[in-house]
Amino acid sequence: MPEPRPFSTDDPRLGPIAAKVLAGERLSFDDGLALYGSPDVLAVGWLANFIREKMHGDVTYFNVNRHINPTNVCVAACRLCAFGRKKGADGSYTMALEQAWETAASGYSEAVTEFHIVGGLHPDLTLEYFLDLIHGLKERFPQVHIKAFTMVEIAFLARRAKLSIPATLAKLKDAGVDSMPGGGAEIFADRVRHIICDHKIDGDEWLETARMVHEAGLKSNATMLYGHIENDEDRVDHLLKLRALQDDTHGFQTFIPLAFHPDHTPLEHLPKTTGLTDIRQIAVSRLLLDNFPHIKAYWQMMTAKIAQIALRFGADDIDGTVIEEKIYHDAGATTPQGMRRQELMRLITAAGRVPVERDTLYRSVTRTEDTFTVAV
Ligand code: V47
Repeated sequence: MPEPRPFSTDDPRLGPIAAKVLAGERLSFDDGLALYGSPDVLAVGWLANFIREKMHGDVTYFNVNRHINPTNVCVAACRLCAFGRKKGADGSYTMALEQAWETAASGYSEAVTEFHIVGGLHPDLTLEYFLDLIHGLKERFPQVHIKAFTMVEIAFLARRAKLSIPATLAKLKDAGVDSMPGGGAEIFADRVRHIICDHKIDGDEWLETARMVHEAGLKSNATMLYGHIENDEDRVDHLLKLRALQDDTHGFQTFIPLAFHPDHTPLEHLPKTTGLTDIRQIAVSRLLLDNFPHIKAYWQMMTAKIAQIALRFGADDIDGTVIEEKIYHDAGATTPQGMRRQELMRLITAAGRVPVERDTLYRSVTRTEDTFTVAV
């Protein structure tokens, strides 16, 4: 392997941070603030790329997945959201079980390895509905990994069913849930959370639910919603809380920073994030979350073009085919609804990286015609 190019910057605050990164030392809260505040984004990116290549070389992961959103009916009225609707309101929908199973089967012919299932907090759907949904999916698609329900949905389902969270997780696991996605984390700081998503569990509850998920032997992801009314302190606080939990559980696989999309939300007046903000967020995440194996540049949210650049700023995963995306498109995203496997591979290769198809647990997938095998 060629020697890495030497690090250089004209930002004096980055020198000591670079020394720590090169020595494999953990970065502090103040280091996080300096990374957000530095005018030298390329130097921040260089450091993140150094870590990314140390961990993964050129390998860049993607998967063949399908999103399913069984309902957009939601008792919460989060200001960040354009997806949720009140029961009976125009545009609200709830899938009958048969409809959800048909949705799972529709779309591209490429055999999917993952169903990504999230939805609104429905006032009437019982835990039984979701157990039947998952059970039916496993019966029909036994080879597909089911990544379902955010910490917010799990806490809501448990409360409605009058069960503890561990008891709810045991039932979901029994029905066929294999892991959990990272949504609903937003920003942990109370001051911000009260404004953007007052009706959700608070940050500590999100983290405690994630801890219980990991203790139940399930892996999960984690997210952070940025680019609204939070400040740099809130972002660093969020990342370091995730890092502390990961030290305890090692249950997180991937961190996905999510740029706020304001269209059709009550926060529509806020400006959209810029490409540079998105790229810096990927880099700072890679540098602060030293115990997270993967950082994902979610192409649906960032656009394929920015996601491709992110692969040189710390990201080692670009997410998957998706097929049908609702949450970001309701909030004004202009990216395509889905992308074919070949196109994902082309984007990764054009960024000078090596595409590796993975399953949800990051085992490599080998394909022959319409079937696949997973390396164990
Ligand atoms: O929880 C909602 C966010 C999340 C908006 O785990 C918004 O692999 C921006 O969590 N603008 C859902 N963001 C998406 C999500 C996710 C996506 C891809 C992969 C994985 C994974 C997880 O989207 C929500 C919320 O944080 N969100 N509305 C909006 N207007």
